Amino acid sequence: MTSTITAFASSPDRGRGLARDMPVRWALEEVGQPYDVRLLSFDEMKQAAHLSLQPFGQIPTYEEGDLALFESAAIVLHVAQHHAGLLPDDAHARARAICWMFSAKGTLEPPIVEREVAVREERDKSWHAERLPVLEGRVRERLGQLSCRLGDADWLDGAFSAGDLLMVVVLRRLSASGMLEEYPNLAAYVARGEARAAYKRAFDAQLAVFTATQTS
Ligand code: GTB
Repeated sequence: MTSTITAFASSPDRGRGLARDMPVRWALEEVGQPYDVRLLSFDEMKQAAHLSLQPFGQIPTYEEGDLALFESAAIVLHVAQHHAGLLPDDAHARARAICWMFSAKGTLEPPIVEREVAVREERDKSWHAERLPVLEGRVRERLGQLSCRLGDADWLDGAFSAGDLLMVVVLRRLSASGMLEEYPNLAAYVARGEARAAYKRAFDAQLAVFTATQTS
């Protein structure tokens, strides 16, 4: 059954794959499932029809028959649990891959997003110059730990999994910061993720939405 996801009609990232429909698109591409996309304006995201699917008025959502889901990581997990290709068959390896999904969203993403918000929205504050190094220190602490664990492996725990998918998506948020390049194995890890055919199809699909707004 073809699922339907929601995405920004006009993404503030100008189609750079940073909005959270990207991991959902990427997961669906990895497992070879077709999907439709319903594009929403900011206004539409706050209206009752969408709030009944996503209580916080955000994208992405996922509809498949009478199932409606929100939260990008939960959607990726659902896709991974129902189609081969994103979680190992072995029960322990599967549980470990899910650990990495939680780690990406719960341990890496919060300091990365906190720094991003400070850069984007707090530049004019008197305390910005003092606060930014603190936030960057927190990011570097997690990057250093992740870099040690990854070592010279291609992926975090054996074959590419939904854990790697979410981790790459989260680390990409640092692209403009230059911080990733301080950890060459993490920069190479992100590049490996971006080089996957499924990633490229997902990226191109979300970029096409932005490109269409520029030509219409
Ligand atoms: N926890 C939810 C999930 O993972 O699904 C969070 C979803 C979320 O943050 N959605 C954002 C949203 O709908 C879009 S992705 N925001 C609108 C609102 O809250 O009103 C976040 C995002 C937005 C823009 C960029 N960017 O421009 O680079 C990157 C990421």
